[in-house]
Amino acid sequence: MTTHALPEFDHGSTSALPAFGADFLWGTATAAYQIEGAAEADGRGPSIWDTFSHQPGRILEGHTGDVACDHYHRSDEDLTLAAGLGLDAYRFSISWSRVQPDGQSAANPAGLDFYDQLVDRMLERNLSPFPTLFHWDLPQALEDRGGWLNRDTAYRFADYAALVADRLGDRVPRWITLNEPFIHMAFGYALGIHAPGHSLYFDALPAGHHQLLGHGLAAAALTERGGQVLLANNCTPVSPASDQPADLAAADVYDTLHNRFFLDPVLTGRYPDLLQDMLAERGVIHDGDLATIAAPLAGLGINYYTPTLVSAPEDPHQPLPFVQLPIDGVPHTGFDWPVVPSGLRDLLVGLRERYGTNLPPIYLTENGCSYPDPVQADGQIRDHERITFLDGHLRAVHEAIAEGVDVRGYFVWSLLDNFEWAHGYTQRFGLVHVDFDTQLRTPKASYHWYANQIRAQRAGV
Ligand code: IFM
Repeated sequence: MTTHALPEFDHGSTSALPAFGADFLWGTATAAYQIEGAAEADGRGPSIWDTFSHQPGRILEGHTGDVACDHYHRSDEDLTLAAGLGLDAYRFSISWSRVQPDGQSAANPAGLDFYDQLVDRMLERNLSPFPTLFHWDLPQALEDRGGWLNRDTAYRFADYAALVADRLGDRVPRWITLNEPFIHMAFGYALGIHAPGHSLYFDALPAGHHQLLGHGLAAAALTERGGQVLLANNCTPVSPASDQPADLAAADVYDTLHNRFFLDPVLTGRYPDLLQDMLAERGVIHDGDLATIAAPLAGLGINYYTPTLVSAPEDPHQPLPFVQLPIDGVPHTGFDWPVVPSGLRDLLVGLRERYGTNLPPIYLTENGCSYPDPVQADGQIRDHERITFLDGHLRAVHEAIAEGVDVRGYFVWSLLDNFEWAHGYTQRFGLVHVDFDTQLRTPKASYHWYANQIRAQRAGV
């Protein structure tokens, strides 16, 4: 096994963070298809990402998640790296088709055993397991029956949630049902950028409603089994490009789709009017659905990366009624995403203003950035831009807390460099560098910075 010495690093110009308090959870996050590999091991069935990534032209450089970080065979080393950060919690996801190869029949015992042992390995290292049940890797067999466009998938998801909770629930306190249902609907069903690769534009909306229904049904199954339930949404503060009515309207539509679609029904039991009308037109809302979706949450997961600037389209005939504009005058990540830590403060304070007492405690379930992160001649990776990014965003979280928002935890995306969906292995988000030829793990400077910050927080409380 590789050992990881902790050399002295220049951590850039950041100073100690303000105190977040003894109960604040420090974590990192990963997802099954992005790290596990072992795509055909021990009875795992294919997921939509196995199918999609093998279709020519879908993924940059033809990459697939067949091997990824080979975490399936290296989980001991990876969890030791997580523990070396001094984390309280480790967010990971469960591959549905490893547990139920066809998404609906009896469990695959080897699949459940893997996660059972993974949870034990976390507990041995004092890491609280924070699983996500669905991080976009739908069993292909369910996609063959319509995927999330088919209402039945919501019921299959609740059965799968119950099955996993029956096995792991004695050791898992909190469950995240879905990861970023907006991104899954928009990229997977509306725009064809992600699996399953449909380009349905507004006809993708049922995939949003059915995911929410699956969340609500799974929440009931998990609660019955004594679990606490969260949902992890990708959220962005949205600004109009000008005060012109057309830009204001475009920004409002974008905010409704990206943020309110997956928050309003969960927190208030109602869809925004625009969505209620579009979903009703498509006949997808059944009696009782909204009550199921509005099941009480123990916490809301927020994944934040960047704000969004929106204008009305110049061509009114284009399929989408908004255009996303570049944000200039700020640094950009390797993905060319604008780095705007104050957007996180604005988002959190804005959520509290919008949802008031309906807003449950918030966990930042993802925040992070990709950079090229070259390995230098001395073998080290001095990712000072990532340190600056994390430092700035943690200070923004602290500002929001000081303004009264109840934020209970922060998870860096990601522990490891991994398979970044349509961009394959070209975007590195990890605190730990992965050489995808040799599988060598090397902690970056940001890993040591994060470990030091967590240590300092503990020493100060
Ligand atoms: O890698 C993804 C993750 O799977 C979901 N949230 C955004 C990350 C970076 O794109």
